[in-house]
Amino acid sequence: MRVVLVCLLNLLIGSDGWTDTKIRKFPKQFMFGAASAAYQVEGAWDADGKGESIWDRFVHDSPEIVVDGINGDVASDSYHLWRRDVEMLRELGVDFYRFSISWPRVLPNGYPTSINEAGFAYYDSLIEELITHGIHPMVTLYHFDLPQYLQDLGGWTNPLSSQWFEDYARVVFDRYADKVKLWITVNQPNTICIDGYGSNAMAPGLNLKSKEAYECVKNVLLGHAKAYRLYEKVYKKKHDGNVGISLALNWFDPFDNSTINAEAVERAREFEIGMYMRPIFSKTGDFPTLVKTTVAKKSQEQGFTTSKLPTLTPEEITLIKGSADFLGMNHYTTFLVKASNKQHMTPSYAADLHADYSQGAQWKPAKSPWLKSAPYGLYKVCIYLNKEYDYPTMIITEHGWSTAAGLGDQSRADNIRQYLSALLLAMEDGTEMRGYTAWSLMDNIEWTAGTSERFGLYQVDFDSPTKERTARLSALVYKNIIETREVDPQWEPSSLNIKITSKNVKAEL
Ligand code: GBH
Repeated sequence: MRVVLVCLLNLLIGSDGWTDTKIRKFPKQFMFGAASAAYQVEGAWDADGKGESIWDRFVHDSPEIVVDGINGDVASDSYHLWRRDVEMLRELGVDFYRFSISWPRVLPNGYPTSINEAGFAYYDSLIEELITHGIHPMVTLYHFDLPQYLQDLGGWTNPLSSQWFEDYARVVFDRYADKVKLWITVNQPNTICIDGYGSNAMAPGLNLKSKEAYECVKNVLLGHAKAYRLYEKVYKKKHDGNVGISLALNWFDPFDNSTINAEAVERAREFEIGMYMRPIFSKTGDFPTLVKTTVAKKSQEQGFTTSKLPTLTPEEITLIKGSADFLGMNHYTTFLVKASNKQHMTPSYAADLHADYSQGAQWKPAKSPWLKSAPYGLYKVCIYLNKEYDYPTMIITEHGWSTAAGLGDQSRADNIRQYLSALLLAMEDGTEMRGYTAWSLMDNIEWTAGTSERFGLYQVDFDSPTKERTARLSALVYKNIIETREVDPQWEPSSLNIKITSKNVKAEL
């Protein structure tokens, strides 16, 4: 029965796994990891001199925005439970742990003139513990939690913000360049800017209807590039690390074969992918032509005297172009794109993009309303990036699935297996993928969804004072994939007991 189900499933997802019995293995050097982000797991929001972040302010000012009322004040309490976190990583047998540093925890007002040693001590301990156990730290410098002090100065819309970020990056590189060899500058500029400044989905939740979201994009890209160039100039030779950026790279397919929707999907790809990819990863650099012309035209119609999309000077284009040793791909799902039939009365990113998204009716839904399973989309986005950007070197820095609470997360186990199978096919077809990161190591604060959408390989009991962590089925399935370096859709653990096993394959960077 189970075999029949698996076959059916393969048919449904359009994979050729049914008749194709070839066993595909992840190459020896392929790295497996798990991820988290500071605000989502650390808690201790004002402990030991930490400064306030925009997420602290956002959820404290408007508690009603968090659907279940559970915010990041305590979260998974990783600020105190980091030993257990590393133990979980050892149980999984991962090669690396991706976590982020909270900027206001180490520089309370954002500036390097006041360093919070107690905040740094937490990351010292975590990094030390990881290295002791042969797990590479992969550090994200910015995962959505700007110091509120800098937000009060305009945050990422302030032209000085790219310099603030470079100054912060310098402090962190100075402290950890000898220990950390994998760096992500910023996570998902589109979420930072479009969701944070152009809507109220994410902090600072400004919902501004003018140029701010685009100005933010420019400044975040410049901040990223300045941090990259700084590492390249000062640290690279001695420490030989790699610096990348994580972009939200979901896939966009046309809703049907109509010309109008072919145009709409082109817009979606250039606004959602090209806006960040072209400046860094194309030969010419700069924002995509389609985005430049579309926003310029809309801006004029809306009464702006200049385009809402700022220009990049030739110097800025050169600075940003090529500013990554690898591309971090955050891939969750696929959207089907139609030309919008909405009348947008106020200027907005959505009005410029002018496209409506839906998802396949037959795709399996996760707990998050935006998330449905379409593994073929991972294959397609890889092939698309290879073609458009000449086979970039990539690491999947996030992929994940949400469920309700509970340990028997068969849907997450299946989702990981199906997406990894799609990835193996993409690699067979030339994709330069060097690693995969499961989002997330453990349940955490899913931003405004609170704890109502669980992404963890490990469940966190948020009601228990000790925030007890327990392995889910998916943790054992992922461990088995890491151990065998292949995907067996039928493998099942004999129990949910998970134990540390010594690794025989050690990732080399
Ligand atoms: C990533 O974002 C983040 O990097 C990570 O922190 C997060 O926990 C993870 O994915 C899971 O979401 O309410 O319909 O407006 C993925 C992109 C951006 C998807 C915000 C959800 C809000 C959707 N996310 N978005 S909606």
